[in-house]
Amino acid sequence: MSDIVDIRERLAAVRQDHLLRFYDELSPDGRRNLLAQIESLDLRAVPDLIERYVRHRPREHVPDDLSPAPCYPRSGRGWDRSGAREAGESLLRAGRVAAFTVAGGQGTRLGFDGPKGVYIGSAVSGKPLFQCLADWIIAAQRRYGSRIPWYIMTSPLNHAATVGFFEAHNYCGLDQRDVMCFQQGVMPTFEMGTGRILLAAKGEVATNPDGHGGSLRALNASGALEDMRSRGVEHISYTQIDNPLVRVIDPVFLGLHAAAADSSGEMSSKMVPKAHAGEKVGVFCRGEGKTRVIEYSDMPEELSRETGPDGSLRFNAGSIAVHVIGRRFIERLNSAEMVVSHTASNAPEGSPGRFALPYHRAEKKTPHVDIGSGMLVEPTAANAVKLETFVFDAIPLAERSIVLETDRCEEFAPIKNAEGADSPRTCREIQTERAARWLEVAGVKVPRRPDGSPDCTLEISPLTAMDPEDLFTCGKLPARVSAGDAIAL
Ligand code: UD2
Repeated sequence: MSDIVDIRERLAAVRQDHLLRFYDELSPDGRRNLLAQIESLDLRAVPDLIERYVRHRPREHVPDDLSPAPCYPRSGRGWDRSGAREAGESLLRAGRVAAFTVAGGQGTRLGFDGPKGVYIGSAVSGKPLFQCLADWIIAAQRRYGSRIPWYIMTSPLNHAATVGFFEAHNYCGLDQRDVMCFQQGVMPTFEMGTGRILLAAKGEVATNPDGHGGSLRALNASGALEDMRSRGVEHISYTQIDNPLVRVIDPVFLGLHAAAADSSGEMSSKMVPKAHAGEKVGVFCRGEGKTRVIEYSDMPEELSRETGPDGSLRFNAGSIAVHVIGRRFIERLNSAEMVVSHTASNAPEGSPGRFALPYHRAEKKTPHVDIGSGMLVEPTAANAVKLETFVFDAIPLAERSIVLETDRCEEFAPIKNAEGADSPRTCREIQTERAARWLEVAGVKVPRRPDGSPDCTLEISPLTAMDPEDLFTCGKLPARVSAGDAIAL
């Protein structure tokens, strides 16, 4: 480790030497920890970040020639669904697929203090979100007779609690050797007016997780990519932790990603038609010759509202944050060649693994130690700038990227807010509707209210059925469902 004089000089060179303001008051351990934390920061990048993202509110780059991205329609018209399924199934049988879940965020909007994966996700049986996703992996392993390793990205905010959960819950029924939790990186948190990095405590720099875009670097840095390589994994099924209905493993999507002529097998995505113009999901577009996602907050409002001749939204392809990513693509992003050719936008040349995902700025209330008084300040308004990268900003770095349309009710019921849209209640309703449709396909009558919604609560585990057809042979079909029933299959 460099000595205090050296670190002080380097901090002074980037006008951040206030981080050592309370150094002399710290215990030997406290001093060591603070210096180690400062050394882990990419100090050379700091002045540029402050200039571009903290002192100014940069306008997000939105190409001028934006048009809706072409999508593979859910109907299957114009493409070979069964061919895609076969291609995906053979990858699965050969053990070429890993599952990957980003779970580094906090459940702040949900008002839940802990890893979101521990929050109840299933509609009736009360399974945590981690278990809901694990059940898909277990079901797919059984169906395809292969091992599907599961990589879970945490952040310093929830890593220990996440690992503790898996240890206490027998790895959700998976082989411990197939579950790997690793931490994403962090960014320093900046004071809004001054660009000074905040101190969370006298001996601790304030930091924030570097966004799910950080996963592309963390997969490499953590050794997860190396582990995949040694297992022969070629494609990574990427999902978020907040969606218990997600098809963690989807052979059709995997096959399309790997084998479609217009896919380079690097990064593919799923979309659902947007529920309404203002829905808070990114939108798949084409611009500057590339497929890309424009986040809802950056999409020009007039484009969000634009409709076609039939009245439907023109920019209709909402991102549900489900991707398949080629392992080699992530290796390429982390390679020296990519680092050099893409550093210009946001990192000094030579910083390891900093390919050019743009930073996005969020203004947050961040408690911190006042440099003058040494007192802890609890701000009442946003006082800090957090910088994050988004994984979907890697899509334009792929040579050719495809988008597959899917049915919202089949695979998108995120839990984000305590109430209202994307809440535990809406999630339960969507799970129930999907299960009701599947049961009706299997010939079971489901009571419905006058508005058509099921008058019951239902849940179908992937261990019982991964597709509606599986219900015929599951041996668990109820003879009937009555109003008010709560049934978990
Ligand atoms: C995300 C997408 C949005 C849409 C929606 C679908 C972004 C910016 N927007 O919105 O376009 O697709 O999902 O549900 O992603 N996470 C980490 N580390 C971080 C930050 C987040 O692992 O540093 C994880 C988090 O645990 C969660 C996922 O990323 O699993 C999504 O994060 P979010 O809740 O901040 O994204 P949201 O809901 O704004």
